[in-house]
Amino acid sequence: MRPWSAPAVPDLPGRGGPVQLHGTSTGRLQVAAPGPKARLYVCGITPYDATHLGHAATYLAFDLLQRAWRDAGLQVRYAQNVTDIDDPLLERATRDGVDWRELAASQVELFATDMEALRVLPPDAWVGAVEAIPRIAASVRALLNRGAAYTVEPEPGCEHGDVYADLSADPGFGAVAHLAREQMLALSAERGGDPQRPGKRDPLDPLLWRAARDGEPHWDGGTLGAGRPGWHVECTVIAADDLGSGFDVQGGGSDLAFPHHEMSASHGAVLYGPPFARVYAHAGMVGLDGEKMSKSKGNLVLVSKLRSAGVEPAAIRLAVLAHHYRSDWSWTQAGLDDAVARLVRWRAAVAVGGEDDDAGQLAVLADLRARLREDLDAPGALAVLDAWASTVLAAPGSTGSQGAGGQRADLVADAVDALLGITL
Ligand code: 5CA
Ligand code: ZN
Repeated sequence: MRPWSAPAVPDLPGRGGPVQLHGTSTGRLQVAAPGPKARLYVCGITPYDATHLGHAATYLAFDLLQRAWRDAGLQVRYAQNVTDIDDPLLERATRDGVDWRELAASQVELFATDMEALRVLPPDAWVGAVEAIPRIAASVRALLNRGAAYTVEPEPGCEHGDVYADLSADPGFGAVAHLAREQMLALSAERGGDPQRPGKRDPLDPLLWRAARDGEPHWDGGTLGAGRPGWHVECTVIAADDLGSGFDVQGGGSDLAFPHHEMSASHGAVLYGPPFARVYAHAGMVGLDGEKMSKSKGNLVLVSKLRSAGVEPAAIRLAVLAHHYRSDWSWTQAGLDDAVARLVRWRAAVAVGGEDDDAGQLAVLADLRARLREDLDAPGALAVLDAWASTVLAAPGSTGSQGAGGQRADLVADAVDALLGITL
């Protein structure tokens, strides 16, 4: 797929330091990429009900990572999928009486427009599940050949059975989320798994290939028969094909740690050897009125709706960045109002806050870098800028609309643009 256009990223003087991220699998800060290359995979959308603020927050979190990496001089390669064939997409298309392909295409388009408006750096490879099907089918066949997968009895009327991964083939299984088996079983049932399915060797074994059913879209799987891919193996294959196994960071929302990232990592470990990714990083869940914002609950605030109501994308971005990416939080109008006010204040300070010697601005840049490289502390970065803006605006004469002798603080503006993606 063709990704959205990249925003310009200003060059900054000097370099940021290595970025550390909290790793879900290790429970501690890890160097996100030792360099000189940094390879990132972030799980993309399932294209319906895009783009809600939860999606936006997750992609903004990893956008901060990419910006901090670039600022540290790393060469970033970023891949993202689009789950453009899966049960939830088909269910929604059926519910709404639309063709699933049209639903997916329109939502992918809307998502790209929203990401571009939010100045999110696009992935280098943006790959749909459908376009990757031949490669996914080949990997499923490879898992079968290694004895790491098995076929269950075909359903009545089906020529082929569904294919499942045999988790017992992976001695490292469970190392991403470190959950107890009971928790795994509960989350598997809740998040797209089928622990009750008869014929499986282990209730947790995840689907790799679903044999064609009447009325369902299907593709040629060679010896697998006609069918469509399971969800986890989709991301294993798309990530490994573009980045190579053992890439730096596998990202997504915390709802993906289990089963999705656990299973993708397991397939990757069996196919290519562990580890699938060096660091697993997860963004917190964004809610509305105390509940997780999700397509299935329908409690959504959409980026496109806010935009068409006249909200500046920079304000949406700033409202999200006021929360640490790992925390769970709720979207509120008050949070958006704060972001709008903050933008006004920062812009006023930038208009007058430049000095003849740049020491003050360089100090702001150093502080921003220090905050962001430590687990992407955006709220800390915002506090640095708030303090700077307060000092600038409290200086004698600074309230005049002409800038009262100050000059535009171009370096701070560039730093906010390059590191936070916000133009002042
Ligand atoms: N296509 C799969 C990943 S391969 C998927 O989870 N799609 S999604 O459309 O449901 O979610 C897209 C991304 O947004 C995922 O990284 C998911 O973890 C994240 N996400 C979904 N809901 C929220 C939320 N309420 N808060 C934060 N992130 C969320
Ligand atoms: Zn994924």
